[in-house]
Amino acid sequence: MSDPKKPSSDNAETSKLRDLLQALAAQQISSSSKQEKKEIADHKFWKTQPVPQYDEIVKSEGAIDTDRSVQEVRQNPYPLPGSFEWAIVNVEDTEELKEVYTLLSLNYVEDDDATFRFDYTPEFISWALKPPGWKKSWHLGVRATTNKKLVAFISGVPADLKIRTNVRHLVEINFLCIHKKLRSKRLAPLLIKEITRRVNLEGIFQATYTAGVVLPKPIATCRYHHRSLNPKKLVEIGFSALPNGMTMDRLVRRYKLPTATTINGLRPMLEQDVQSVRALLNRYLDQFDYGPVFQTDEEIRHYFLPIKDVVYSYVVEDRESGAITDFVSFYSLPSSVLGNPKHKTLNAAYLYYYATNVVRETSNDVDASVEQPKEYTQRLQMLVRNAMILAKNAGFDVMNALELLHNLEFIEELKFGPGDGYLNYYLYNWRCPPIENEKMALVMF
Ligand code: MYA
Repeated sequence: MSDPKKPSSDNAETSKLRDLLQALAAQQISSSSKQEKKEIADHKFWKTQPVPQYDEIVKSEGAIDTDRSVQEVRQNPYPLPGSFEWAIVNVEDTEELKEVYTLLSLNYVEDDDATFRFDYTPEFISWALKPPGWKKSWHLGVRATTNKKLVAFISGVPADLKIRTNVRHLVEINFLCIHKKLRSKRLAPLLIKEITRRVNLEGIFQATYTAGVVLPKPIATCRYHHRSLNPKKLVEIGFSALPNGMTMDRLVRRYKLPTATTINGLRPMLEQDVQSVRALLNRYLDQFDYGPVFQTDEEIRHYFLPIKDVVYSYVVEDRESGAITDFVSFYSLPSSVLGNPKHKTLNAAYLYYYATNVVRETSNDVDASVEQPKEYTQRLQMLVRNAMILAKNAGFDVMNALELLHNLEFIEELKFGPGDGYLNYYLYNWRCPPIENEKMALVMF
């Protein structure tokens, strides 16, 4: 781990380029209709937090508030309004897990038109909240004092994140949710402050999180892309529109996939693959500036050994040498379809991590006049195409992928279409110049 206080060295040219990229990124965000941004003065809470402000050109990397120490962390929870109390939610208890599920299934993230709402299953929530090193005190709920109903939630899980040249042990914050009836009462800042206190008590002072909303200040903004697997249903639920002049039959033909996979040696990941997958994935992800580092086999086991309806992982085994040459995974995140008489659920597969031992050619390695796709591009296209076949066979209606990792190598070719959702990536108490999408490799749920 490198010294977080030491700014990273940079030459003049890269830093000029960085300033330009930051200015461009700021422009892109503010010009996007879906990405509405408040003025900083209006961020009554966020302007008090150790995060870069919108107009700050971030040039160096490191902690923003360097004075924090465990000894100085406030010992008592922040006070809540009289009728509410803090509660650790025991997600190992089926009933309490179901309470989180119910809160999220009725009140969590919706699209802009309130047509779809994420419907994380209890099995998924349990998986996402209990990776190696998880802490009960970071599964934080708010209950109504009178009837003990769970009305709000926020969670943190530990992770090791490579941020350019630093690897930070930090938390990933997720599942912030407040019951619809308690919105706009400034409860969210309290939840954030209380989880921060609980994380600080464990000696951790940085966090990463993602959100659809624009807050000070994203380090990256990634667009969602969608690949229809069941186009008829997607049209019926209003997820996609039938393009002008296109018949349903033609649309179905356009997205048709074979039922059999096409890569020799492709099979579901097994326990025996854990070590090889860890080595392959860490080596592959190291080419990015912002992504996880899997420090133990235990983490790989947790995040990738297949769990039906939760996470699906596949390896390519070289039949001769037995070596694992490639890896691809996706997770299952259904959405409730709101107010549709025919369909209740949209079954979405989200492309998760992948890796290959084929090396990406730099532009110097290839003859620009040769129009053939490069070996690396072909490999990714083949891997993800096979993931799509497997997802389709498993009953998924759509595969979603963010514009990060090297997803642009296959997004068009495999007929993913750009969506109108964007995901912003943030760091808490860590200054970091913006990162280009193709250098981003963190996939959060
Ligand atoms: S992202 C998913 C967020 N959840 C949803 O979108 C579900 C549906 N919505 C809700 O449940 C509520 O609308 C929420 C806000 C709870 C989102 N991240 O209480 P309020 C700021 C951060 O009156 P409400 C995820 O889970 C807002 O700008 N801040 O508002 C990652 C304003 O502050 P300011 C947000 O609508 C979460 C203040 O809250 C978000 O009733 C990462 C208003 O509070 C948001 N998504 O509730 C959290 N939305 O005045 C940060 C609004 O300054 C973690 N706000 O603009 C930071 C790291 C902590 C750990 C650090 C450890 C070292």
